[in-house]
Amino acid sequence: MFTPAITGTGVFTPEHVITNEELVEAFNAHADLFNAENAEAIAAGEIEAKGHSSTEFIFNASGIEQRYVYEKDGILEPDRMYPRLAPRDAEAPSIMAEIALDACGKALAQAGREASEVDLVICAASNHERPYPAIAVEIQRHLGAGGFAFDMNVACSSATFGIQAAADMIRSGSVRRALVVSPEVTSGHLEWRDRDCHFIFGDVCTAVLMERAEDAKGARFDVVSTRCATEYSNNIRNENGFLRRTRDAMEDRRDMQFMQNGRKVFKEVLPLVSAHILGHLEDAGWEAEGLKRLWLHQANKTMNDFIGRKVMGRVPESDEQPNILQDYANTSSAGSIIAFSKHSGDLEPGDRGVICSFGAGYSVGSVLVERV
Ligand code: CO8
Repeated sequence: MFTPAITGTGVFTPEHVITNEELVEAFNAHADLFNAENAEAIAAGEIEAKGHSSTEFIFNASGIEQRYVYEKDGILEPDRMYPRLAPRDAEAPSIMAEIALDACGKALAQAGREASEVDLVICAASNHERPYPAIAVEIQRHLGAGGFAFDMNVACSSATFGIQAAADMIRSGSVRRALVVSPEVTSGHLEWRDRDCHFIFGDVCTAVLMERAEDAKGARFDVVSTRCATEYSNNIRNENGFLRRTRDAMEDRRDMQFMQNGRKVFKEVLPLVSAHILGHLEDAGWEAEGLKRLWLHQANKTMNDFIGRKVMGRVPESDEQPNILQDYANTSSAGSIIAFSKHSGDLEPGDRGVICSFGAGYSVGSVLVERV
């Protein structure tokens, strides 16, 4: 048995930013347009008028101030409100592979490794640009990695579930070095025309390089323990599956995009996640007061404050539970990895922390790490 360790991380951040102000201005113009176009149906009570969004609501409800996106103009056009992405030649890298290569390159550089030394690539994300061939196999080819590659999807928990899969394979010896990469082009499946959720997501890609601890060339975080859990819920859902064209009523697009009952998610996921982390710590024989850092899923600041308080038994200092959601918004599976990548360099040997993600499924994944 080998000890798996994280030896490198990388974050690709898109060049375009949408501030809350820009987002709300575009949404409100869209709502006015919609209400004018549907004035008769609204007056007859057949459809509901769209209310305006507000920057105050967004910040107070979520803590989000801006988000990065792969393409901005299409999202902000009031009569469109989704990205405009040109089709690509079959031989050109997919968008997910393109941004994955950037993040993987950074993770490899941090670990002092070449792509040819990698023998597993997991593309762990909440949507995949095509069902097959796997995006992970495409990334493997463009990187020049060996071994094998596969895609997996557990929505917001994809990265931590991917880390568990890679850690188990490294531990058993079937794999020596793995990249767990999470290209999240959330702008493609967010309903930007729905004020209840239009502010929630942003685009990004993260990569985590994992190898045998004994192979590490520099600083490393040993993966001491991983734990994944799922519990079925319909409260976060996207119906855009491959049987979609076999159904009637294709004109209704709403259920092809991200949908959620945010209030229920908020209430139900909080106790689930807090109990999950506390149970994992207890079974590993770790004391919460011994934790130096919590790198939580980045969906909502109030949620993270609550989980931090429950786990630590007190209000955590801001550097103990860093948030990045004010800048990146919710980037689905990548959020806790961005927090880890940007806020772990100062930890000293012996310092311990927990990476934890949670979301649709419901799903929760936690990774106990120790800086060596
Ligand atoms: N501006 C102004 N008013 C608004 C707006 C807005 N933008 N949005 C809603 N309102 C109104 C509502 O209509 C409502 O009005 P009323 O009381 O008259 O009905 C009122 O404000 C309150 O609305 P909510 O109850 O919805 O507000 P909340 O306080 O609950 O906040 C949140 C909404 C922020 C969404 C909150 O519920 C939350 O964060 N919930 C948890 C969400 C979460 O963590 N979800 C995880 C999803 S991520 C995941 O699993 C990955 C999925 C795959 C990725 C998909 C990528 C696209």
